[in-house]
Amino acid sequence: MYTPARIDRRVLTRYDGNPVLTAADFPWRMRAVYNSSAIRCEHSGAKSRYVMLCRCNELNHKTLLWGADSPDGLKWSLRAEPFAMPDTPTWHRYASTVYYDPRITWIDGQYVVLLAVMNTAFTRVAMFRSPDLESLEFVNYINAPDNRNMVIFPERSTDGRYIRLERPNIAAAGGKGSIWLSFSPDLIHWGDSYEVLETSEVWNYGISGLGPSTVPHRTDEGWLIIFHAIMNNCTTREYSVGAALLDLEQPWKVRHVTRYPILSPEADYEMRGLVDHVCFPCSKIIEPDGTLKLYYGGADTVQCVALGKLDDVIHACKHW
Ligand code: BMA
Repeated sequence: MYTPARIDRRVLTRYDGNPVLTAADFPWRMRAVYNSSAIRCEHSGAKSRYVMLCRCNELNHKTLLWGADSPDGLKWSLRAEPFAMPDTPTWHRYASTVYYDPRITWIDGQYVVLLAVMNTAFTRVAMFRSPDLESLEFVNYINAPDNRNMVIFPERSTDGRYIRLERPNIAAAGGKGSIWLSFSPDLIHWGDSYEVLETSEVWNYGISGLGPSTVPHRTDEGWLIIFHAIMNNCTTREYSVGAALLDLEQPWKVRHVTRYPILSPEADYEMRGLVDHVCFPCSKIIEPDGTLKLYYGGADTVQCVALGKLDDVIHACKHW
């Protein structure tokens, strides 16, 4: 029997300085900045405490990846120029002019950055490495089309393999689908894949598609994952945010998942924009005091932050 959860409070609160970045903040004219990823710097001698890799759309909707720096993860200063993108035969074998939704993992003493790369209708994911997020070195694509929303865990599995979450697109599901997990010995070659979370398991708010959003975070209760959840209706596709706890030893097994979104489009800057009704996270930062900062795009137009407590998100996974 279905029992409503009688939710009477918010797990995440919109930062009162939202949106933290808009197109008007750039030195050149831009159309939008959204779905960016922020990370607290882990390398020694870091120039800034937090770095954000911003997805921005030029006026013609070609995309750029632009760095921003921050002392607190909330107030951002854009760098003077966007990142230089690769000019190698391997990159040009697939990339055109649209690359988007970066995710950053600190692992093995380096930042590994994944970027979805669109060519006609299909998406591959490009992997970059960087010691400091001042520049990015393109390594290769790490999948055949069509797969996206990849995030690499910040630790290897007990048998020494890298782990990623991903969302292969399934044509029969309208080009959307479930969250999957794969393993790799070297970050390049991936396999031993498992389906983790199906759309039907996320009640109505994720019935039309799911995608992993942020780098998993180890907790005593399991790996905390945050995902975007899509619900199609007559006029829009609503993108909300859910959370789940995966088993620490067998991370393809879901221990708990929120039956209700922890964030849904409600603010004007999420309800109206280039794509209405979208909250699309690509990263979170968990501070030593348990504060969780979720970085998400509002309506495919502006960059936003929501704030909460790690313990409250875990509570929502277990009890909502
Ligand atoms: C997804 C991605 C995101 C975007 C979302 C809503 O498929 O392309 O970058 O925010 O759609 O338009």
